[in-house]
Amino acid sequence: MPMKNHLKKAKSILNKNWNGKFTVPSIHLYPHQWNWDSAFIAIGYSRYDTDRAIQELKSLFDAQWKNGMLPHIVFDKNNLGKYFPEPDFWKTELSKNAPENHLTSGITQPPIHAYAVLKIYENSKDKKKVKEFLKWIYPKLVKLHRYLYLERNPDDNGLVYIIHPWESGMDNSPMWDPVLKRIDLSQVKLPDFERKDNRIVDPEQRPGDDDYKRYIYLVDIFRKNRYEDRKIFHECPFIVFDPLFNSVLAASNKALMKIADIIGENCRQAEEWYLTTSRSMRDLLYDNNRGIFYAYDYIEKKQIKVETSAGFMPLFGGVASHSQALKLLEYMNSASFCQIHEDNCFAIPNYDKTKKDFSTKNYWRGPVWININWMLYQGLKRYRFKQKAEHLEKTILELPVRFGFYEYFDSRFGRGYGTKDFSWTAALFIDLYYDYENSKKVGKNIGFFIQILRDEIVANPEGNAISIKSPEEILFEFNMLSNLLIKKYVKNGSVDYRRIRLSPEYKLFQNITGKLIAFDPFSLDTQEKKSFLINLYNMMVIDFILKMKVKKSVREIDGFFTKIKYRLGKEKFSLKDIEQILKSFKDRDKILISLVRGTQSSPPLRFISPENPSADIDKVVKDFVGSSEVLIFPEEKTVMVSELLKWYKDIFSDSEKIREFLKKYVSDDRKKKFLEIERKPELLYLSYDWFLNN
Ligand code: 2M8
Repeated sequence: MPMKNHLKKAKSILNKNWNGKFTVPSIHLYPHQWNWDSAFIAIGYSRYDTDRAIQELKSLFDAQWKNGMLPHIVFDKNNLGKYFPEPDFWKTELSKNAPENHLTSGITQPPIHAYAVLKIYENSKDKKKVKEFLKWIYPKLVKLHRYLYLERNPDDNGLVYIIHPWESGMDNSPMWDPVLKRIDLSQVKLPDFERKDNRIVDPEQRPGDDDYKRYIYLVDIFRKNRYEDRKIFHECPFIVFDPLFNSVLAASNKALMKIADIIGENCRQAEEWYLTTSRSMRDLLYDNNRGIFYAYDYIEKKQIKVETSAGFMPLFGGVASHSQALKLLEYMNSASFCQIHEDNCFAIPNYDKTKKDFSTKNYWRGPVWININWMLYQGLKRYRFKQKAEHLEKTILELPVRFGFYEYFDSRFGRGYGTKDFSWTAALFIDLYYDYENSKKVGKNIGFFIQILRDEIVANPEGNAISIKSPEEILFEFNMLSNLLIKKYVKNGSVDYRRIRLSPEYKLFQNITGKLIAFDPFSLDTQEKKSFLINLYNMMVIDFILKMKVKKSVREIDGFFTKIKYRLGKEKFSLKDIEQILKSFKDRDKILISLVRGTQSSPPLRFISPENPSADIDKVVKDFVGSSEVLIFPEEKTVMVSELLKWYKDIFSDSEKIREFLKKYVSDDRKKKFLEIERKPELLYLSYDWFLNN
């Protein structure tokens, strides 16, 4: 499906979840308005519908409490009975601060609203109109921040505490285990309650009952104390400084300063809040040995040494010092979270993967969340960690495209979990899609993005026809240089195009391609010809990417595979022509799979030796089958394969053919067995990832 259609799909999800006043996170699982969800959703809307974006936040702030607290849920009165806990359980009418005309919960969530409001303004065309909205919401934002700094800032050092895991937004994060485990419920009579969530979503993907009992126990404390913060502070066993909550607050303080500036208000207070919160976070929450920020248990007065993605959020808040930021990047970009080009990893999972209790599918205990990665992406950009930022950007676009707009994603295989058609996944996809499109437009103006080639281009240099070299020498040198370039500049399948461009080997390589004019590949024996043509294809792709100054994807050049050519002997060949010749080989199935098209969906680039090409091709295909281009789920009797196989319908015509093919190359025993037994697995295709393999 073209990207444009995915954008349409994302917008249709927001539309479906819109109830006339606000957008629910998901019709099935979360049928009310959620606090920070609405801020992310408004960011998505701000790209194409300013009015909706404004309305989304207006309805949320209409339900703000009298003391400034912004509730984590605003209930839809017409839709009660589908979620737990609802107003009958929260009983917020016990509080003198609860709003009269709205039903809400009695706790809050990360205050990302000022940040979202600024985005609405920045993305809007009609600044005058949005300025009116800014004037309306500014005092409400200040009231929210003031509430946090007055009621939740016990040491007056700018560190704001939360009183419930739900306030962190990362409900059952392992970060909260040590604190929750301290709560002994053996002697406690809990109020009666019945969960609804784990009837809608597989319980394996949701928090356990032990966690839920503690969630309810905490709410019961709040009710008994009529939601009075000072009383709750003394009785609540869960008082923690969360690095995510405080980072988001810091980011929003910065935004508040800018909003104040736009509407001519004084912003000194927000600046002071920003400075004290960030200073205290650096001093109290950072651990230099591990290179991450930790949550802080206020009751035990110590850091909670559990490494989660929340610990990287000071990048988003602009809180981390330069040296701290470098350490965060190092840890984030390691096998503990997700290294660039690591196999089987999609963006930053929510918890350190090397921990024993890491889970790829349970809610906030390991899967990948789009909002978290989106915030990390903004943070990485802020600190100018460009490469990692681009890596996250790509995954945020890629995950929903390949697996659907799910609530969260498997950190190894990418498959979606939780509820589908989830609003913030759609909204933040939309946000990045527009960024991506805009960057393309910028590129267009400077002349190399989506370049349409009308005439053919011959890419190997002329003038070397008077070759003193024999065909054998040319072949030898071509092979030697291709091998060398791949060895030196390709790591784990990713090609360092920049270094290749500057390398002496590339100069020599260009020279030898000029001599191909005196070379006839059809004079080679079958094995030599096979290896030569595959290597030639792969090296032409690299050469074309460099010569055409491809930035993000070979798709920027319309005609990349057909119009750019190499002169070989008397004729000229495009990539398509070479592919056509390779199709005539007996083992064409694996040859076509092993071609490296300069994309993320290509297998890792290897040199194919002329002595034993089949063995090398087998290795490439094994890599491909072991990568995220082929996902085999024996329990679900399902095989997901790259769209690439669809291109060759004549070879991989049905699931049976594909099964036969995969069986030969899969290394995992369980999957092999499944493929041997299951004759007709369900077959699904994964979208082809056209981003550059750099
Ligand atoms: C999840 O939390 C709610 C409780 O607030 C739940 O599990 O029922 C979290 O993922 C939270 O961050 C999110 O705001 C909410 C709605 O999407 O769902």
